[in-house]
Amino acid sequence: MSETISGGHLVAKALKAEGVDVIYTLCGGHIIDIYDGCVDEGIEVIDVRHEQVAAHAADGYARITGKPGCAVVTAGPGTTDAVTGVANAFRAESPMLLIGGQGALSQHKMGSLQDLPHVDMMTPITKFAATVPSTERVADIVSMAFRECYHGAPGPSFLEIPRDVLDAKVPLEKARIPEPGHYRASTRQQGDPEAIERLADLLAHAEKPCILLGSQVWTCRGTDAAIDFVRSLNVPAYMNGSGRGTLPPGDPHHFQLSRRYAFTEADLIIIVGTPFDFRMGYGKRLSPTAKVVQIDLDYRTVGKNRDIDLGIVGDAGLVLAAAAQAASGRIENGAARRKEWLEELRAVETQAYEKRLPRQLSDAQPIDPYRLVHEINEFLTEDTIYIGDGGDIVTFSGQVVQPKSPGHWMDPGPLGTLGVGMAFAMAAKQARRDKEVLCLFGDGAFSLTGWDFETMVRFDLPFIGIVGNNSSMNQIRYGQAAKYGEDRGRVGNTLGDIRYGDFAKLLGGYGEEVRDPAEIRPALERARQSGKPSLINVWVDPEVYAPGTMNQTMYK
Ligand SMILES: Cc1ncc(C[n+]2csc(CCOP(=O)(O)OP(=O)(O)O)c2C)c(N)n1
Ligand SMILES: [Mg+2]
Repeated sequence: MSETISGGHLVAKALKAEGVDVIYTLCGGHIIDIYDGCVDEGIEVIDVRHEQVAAHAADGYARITGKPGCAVVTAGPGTTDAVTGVANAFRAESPMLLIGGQGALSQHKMGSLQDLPHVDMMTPITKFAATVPSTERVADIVSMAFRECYHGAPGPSFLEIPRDVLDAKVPLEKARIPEPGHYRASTRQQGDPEAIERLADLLAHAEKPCILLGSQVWTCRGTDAAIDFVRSLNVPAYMNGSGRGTLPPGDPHHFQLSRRYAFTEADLIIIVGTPFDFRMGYGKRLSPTAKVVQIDLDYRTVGKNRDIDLGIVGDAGLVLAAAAQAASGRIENGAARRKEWLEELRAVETQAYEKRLPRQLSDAQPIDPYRLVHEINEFLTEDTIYIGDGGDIVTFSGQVVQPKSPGHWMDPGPLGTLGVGMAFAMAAKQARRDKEVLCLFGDGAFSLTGWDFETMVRFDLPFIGIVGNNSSMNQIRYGQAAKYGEDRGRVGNTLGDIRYGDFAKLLGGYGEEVRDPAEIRPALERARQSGKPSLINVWVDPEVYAPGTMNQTMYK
């Protein structure tokens, strides 16, 4: 008799081939054969309390490890619960596979338990969405879905596997099982050589260049090339999204607070791996006279929303390395001439920093949010992965918190999804046990997915959680009060005064309440020492708002 294999075991083999060593899941009768396959392949199964968390964790795992993440959820409500996580990965260009259960093919369209048109629902928010039609093809289609994740800029794929397809056993020799390393090619492209030469030329002539290092610098693991580029060509660098931390704070080429000034005054602006979306004012806030260069993994992103002078499609690291190389061949690459420009920007930077410093050191009670994010910034080590999940409080942190190492900053990305924090902390700590993980939550954001604190306890995933608690959805409240007046500004945005430190203790973690700013640092130290998942609930002033919130820049 020939050896047989079931669909769930074929899924596990295909995951193993891709190097995936954990799945995030919430159980259901449609998907249990995948768990059984994972046991055989040595793939860890992390079961969470809400499928949104499973999908966000798969997204987070991809960002941290550079490998695709995988979430497995049951049919119907399991899959719909995961939609937000897939959507977030889609906008954030994060490669992950969501596998959803489905009713048996033999009951197709008969009204089986939890039946929904998952593929139709997932198609607009994935790079690839399909049904697995037969057991023999399970591993084949899983590998196909992974291949599709890396087409252009990365993103999510979705597969639904009907219950009878998953559970059936087929002769092993009839199943196509792609070999690790043999079913997809490298996506690393260096860019059109002519365009690289033109970029070197633009750099040689630029007096006031600047560069924005976006998320794809980290996606492509182009950190070293980016550092070499800015140093050898003496170009001031700004960082956003996962690109934060490419250069360490204090580096002479690390700039943050003078970005708007630089974008207005520069004669050459190089945008790497970030689209002209709302975070970039759709490209409208760049000097109309500057030469604008855009480098991106995705052909469709280059030149979208704004004309550019030069577009290069390719891998951020390879393109920057090639451009630095091409420029170094020239006698005069402009580097020396740019000393004054860097000094000019540094002066703007220092002025902005000093203006804000009294707020960062404020002893006010209730606590000024600037003081909280200042304390967090001081507390971060080179090995702390920082995660922001919230509204106004996270907008404050975006101005002040500077990760000390590349790949140590996580935010939802352009979907702006509240509720990513716990999942990102879970994935980060699970994938990198050697790292410290710190997550700042808004109280509103925390309450969306906070029950998964219990999963952190159950899987012994210590992290430092901080709730910036203003008993409100403050970022939204600001806009309401401004538009409808203070007396109507409190509709639909008020939360209870919840002691989240007690919530942490209830679930088996470490918790504290902080009302005195002088107590923030000692409380953070104790959370660090506890070795447990923790929540430090910091009561912040609900009556102050971040400048970004007050300008409502996200809608402009
Ligand atoms: C899933 C989701 N729902 C709603 C929103 C809209 N939203 C943006 S900021 C915000 C308020 C968040 O409150 P909190 O996390 O407490 O942060 P705060 O602004 O109070 O500092 C809301 C509801 C969103 N971005 N994501
Ligand atoms: Mg709040």
